[in-house]
Amino acid sequence: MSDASRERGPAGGETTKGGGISRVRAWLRGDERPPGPFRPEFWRSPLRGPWLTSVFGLVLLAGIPIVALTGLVSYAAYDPRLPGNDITPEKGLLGFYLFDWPTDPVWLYRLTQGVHVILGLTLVPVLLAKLWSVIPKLFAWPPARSPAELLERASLLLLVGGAVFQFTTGILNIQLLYVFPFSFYPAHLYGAWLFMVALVAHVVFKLPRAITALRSRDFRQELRTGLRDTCPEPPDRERLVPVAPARPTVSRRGLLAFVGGGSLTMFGLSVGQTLDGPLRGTALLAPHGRAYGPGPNDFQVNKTASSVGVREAETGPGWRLTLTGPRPVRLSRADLLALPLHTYPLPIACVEGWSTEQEWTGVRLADLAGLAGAADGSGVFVRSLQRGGAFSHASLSARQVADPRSLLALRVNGADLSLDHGFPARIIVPNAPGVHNTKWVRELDFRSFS
Ligand SMILES: Nc1nc2c(c(=O)[nH]1)N[C@H]1C(S)=C(S)[C@@H](COP(=O)(O)O)O[C@H]1N2
Ligand SMILES: [Mo]
Repeated sequence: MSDASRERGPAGGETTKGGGISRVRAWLRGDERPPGPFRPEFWRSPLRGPWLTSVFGLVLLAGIPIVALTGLVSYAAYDPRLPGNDITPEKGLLGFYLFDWPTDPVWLYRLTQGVHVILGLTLVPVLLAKLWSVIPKLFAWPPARSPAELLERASLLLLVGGAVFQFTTGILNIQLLYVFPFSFYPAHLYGAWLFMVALVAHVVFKLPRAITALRSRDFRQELRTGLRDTCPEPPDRERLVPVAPARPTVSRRGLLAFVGGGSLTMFGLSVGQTLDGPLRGTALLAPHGRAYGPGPNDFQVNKTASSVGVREAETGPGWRLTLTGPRPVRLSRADLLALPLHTYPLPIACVEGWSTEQEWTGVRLADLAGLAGAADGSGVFVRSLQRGGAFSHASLSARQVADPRSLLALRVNGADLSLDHGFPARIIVPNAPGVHNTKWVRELDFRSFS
């Protein structure tokens, strides 16, 4: 190789004479770039550049922290410190911030989890656009010129890998596609922390450059610029701007509208799952967005009785509720209906993002605790007729048991519970995540958790 070509090697992508091994050696030495995407001329979109990347980055920087925070809130809402609730037993220090989840305001979990899921979905087109805008960097050659650069690229791998992993597992889970070979909850939780660390590092490194890039063009001016006047951004150190740009086929404004339109579509087709009324029918992206037949029990069902093996025979006249405590009691449904009944409008808010408010009637958990002779300050371990599965049991805190609106519900909207909504009796607790509203209850085991 001549000195001239050695000097020009990586930048110019000049080729070495001779083939096979010696060429691969030249690639590995960094004297020459491998062909295809490793050559700067390969990337030709005239829209790529630090300004565009920073615009997408800014939107993500506004949105992702909200998704992350509401996600951590959701973890606290599970109250994994109570027996049987812990979906992440190896959490270690990650549970440092857990607190006693409140029962007020009753709509809080409905709001935070709705925001978590719907904002996450809305950000998907922006995330994809951001990844598209920086894809040439994935093929930078040589991979690293210094240990510092190697570290930076490794952190980017964690950042991009983390983002893709979090969004993918989240979306698969809300679509009820449990295809991963691991449990969703720990993976999504540990993934979140790794991703957040990488994100903070990324923001610290890149914020000054992003601010400079954002100032380099006027956003409103960009929205007034059509295809004819669209030209590449000036060459940048990071090499996002192509060295050999193609002619633009879309303006920046067109691209931003395309991505924004994608986000709006995601939002519009999923937000309905958190609304009661006819707009629920617009939640075409939500598997629980549809109707469940006419009548008072017509609202989303998470798992049907038949899907979890709860048979009608077990829920018939022979069903008894066991209260376990200092004074064990067995009650039939008729016994329960003869106790003081209370009616409250309360939401069911699922971790998957859908939610709905219904009017529940039943016996106060606090009254049942009293019947069983449980001491003040008792929590309860709830067991379902359902055998096995993470949702066949749940612990409710002392605060949840004590709230007068916490019910063992027998009726909904004036009618008996349907089998799929938990007949003969189910838990309804204000502001609890849906998963703790155990259906087909067979035993309430009052205990002190402190
Ligand atoms: N026994 C049992 N209870 C359960 C479940 C379950 O699968 N089994 N799903 C829970 C979840 S995740 C939610 S969101 C609510 C949904 O209640 P619904 O199906 O009546 O709407 O029930 C909860 N109670
Ligand atoms: Mo749920």
